[in-house]
Amino acid sequence: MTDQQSNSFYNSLFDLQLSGVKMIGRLKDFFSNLFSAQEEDVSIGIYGPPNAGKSTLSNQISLDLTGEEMSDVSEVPHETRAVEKKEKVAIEADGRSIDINLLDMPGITTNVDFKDFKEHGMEEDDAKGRAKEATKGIVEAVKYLDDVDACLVIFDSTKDPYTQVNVTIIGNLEAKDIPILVLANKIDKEDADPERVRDAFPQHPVLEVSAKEGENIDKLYEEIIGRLS
Ligand SMILES: Nc1nc2c(ncn2[C@@H]2O[C@H](COP(=O)(O)OP(=O)(O)O)[C@@H](O)[C@H]2O)c(=O)[nH]1
Ligand SMILES: [Mg+2]
Repeated sequence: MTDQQSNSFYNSLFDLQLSGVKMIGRLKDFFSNLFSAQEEDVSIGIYGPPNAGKSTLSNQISLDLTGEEMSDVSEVPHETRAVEKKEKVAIEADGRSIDINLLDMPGITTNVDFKDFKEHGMEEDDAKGRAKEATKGIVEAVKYLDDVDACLVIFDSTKDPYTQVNVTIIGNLEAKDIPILVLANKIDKEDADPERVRDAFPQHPVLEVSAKEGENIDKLYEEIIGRLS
C-alpha cells in the first residue's frame, strides 16, 4: 500500500470506530436486532485475513444450499477483490429456517505488496494492478461493516491469528455491536492448532471447521440458526 492508501485505510477504520461508538446505544439485544433484520433477510459477512478460506467456506455453504458456487478460490492471496454476494440462501437446522444473504469479503490486511503476486508468477504490471485492486477491495470490505447484520470471522488455524489487523477487525465488530462467530478453519491440516485462535480471542466462542472438507458445516448452520432465529 502507498502511504496515501494506507492513510485512507486507517481513516476508514477510524470512521468506523467513531460510528461504532455512536451505535452503542443501538439494538443491543441480539434477538431484537435480528428480529428487525429478518423482515428483509439477514446479511452475513464473511471476514478474515487473505487466504483464511473465506471463499472456500462461501462456496461450501452456497453449493450445499443452492447447488451453485459463488466465488473463485485460489492459493494466490486477494483472489476475491470485490464483495461477492449470494442472496436469499435458506439455512435450516433443528426444524427452523432463515433466509440469509451471504457476503464473501476481500481479505483484510495492512500489507498488500505487488512482489507477493510476482512470486506467484505474475508479470510486474499485472502484479501492480492486482495490488491496487486488492487495496480497493480491503476498503470496500471495511465499508461493508455498515451493512452486515452478523459476521463469520474466519482464521487459518495453521497461522498465528493474533495480528494487529485481526484484532482491529474483531474490535470494530465488537464496537459496532455486530454479532460475531469466530471460525478456526483448515482443521484438516496436520499443523492446524485451533487453540491459538481461542487464545487470541478468548471473549468469543470458536467453532473449528474445515471449509474444504465440509467438516462441522452442519454445526455452523446450527449456530447461525440458534443465534439468529
Ligand atoms: N487444507 C485446507 N485448505 C483450505 C481450506 N479452506 C481453504 N483452503 C485453501 O486455502 C487457500 C485460500 O482459500 P480461499 O477460500 O481462496 O481463501 P480466502 O482468500 O480467504 O477467500 C486455497 O488454496 C484453498 O483451497 C481448508 O479447510 N483446508
Ligand atoms: Mg476469497
